[in-house]
Amino acid sequence: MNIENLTFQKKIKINSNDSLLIIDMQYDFMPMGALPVKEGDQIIDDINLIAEIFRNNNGIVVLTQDWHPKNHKSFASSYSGREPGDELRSEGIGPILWPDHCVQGTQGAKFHRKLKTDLAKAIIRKGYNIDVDSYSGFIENDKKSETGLAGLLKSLNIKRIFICGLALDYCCYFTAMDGIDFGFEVYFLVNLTKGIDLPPGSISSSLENMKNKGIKFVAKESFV
Ligand code: VGL
Ligand code: ZN
Repeated sequence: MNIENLTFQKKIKINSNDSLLIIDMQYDFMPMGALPVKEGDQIIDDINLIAEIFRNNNGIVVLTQDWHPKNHKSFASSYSGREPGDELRSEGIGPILWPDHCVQGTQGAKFHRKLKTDLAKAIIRKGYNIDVDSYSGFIENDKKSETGLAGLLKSLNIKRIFICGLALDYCCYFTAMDGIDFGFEVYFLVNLTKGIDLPPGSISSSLENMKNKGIKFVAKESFV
């Protein structure tokens, strides 16, 4: 499944039941960062433009922030003889190990300075439990503890969520899939996200799984 094969929703008008979730736009996911996502910095200006549309139409903008303690179990450095990219599947971790990234309080964990964070109503931090990763903005990878995002959105009467940011095949993907399970109508802003594609093919399978789950795709031009 390629981005070119997707069909996009048209004429989306934002209202107060809509939320824009901007996922993990932090220095460590930018091209010079610890866990670089190719062209990750090229989507910032467009994300800011869409965030302005949400705010001008009473939509709710929420940021997520990957926020790991040092020695997090998703880091290859937490195991002897393991390298970033090595496979590890255990409860709440994997499918691969990562370089150290987004360590709490470090420069790499900060939002890119060009991101207009002032447009956001809330910031949800995730991944701070040392033993469990949290790709999804909603719930940790062991599917046990919620981040509070679903409760926040429900209390604000949000019906539709729109997802953009980094990385397409990890945190954006899992947030979108869980969004359906939490009862939201989910829209994926495909050209406002960039993927890691590790293991190779994960971008394609993420797009396929999202389509099959009923997630809708939108382009930045879809908004009226
Ligand atoms: C992410 C891998 C590890 C992401 C976060 O933001 O997509 N990916 N931590
Ligand atoms: Zn992480």
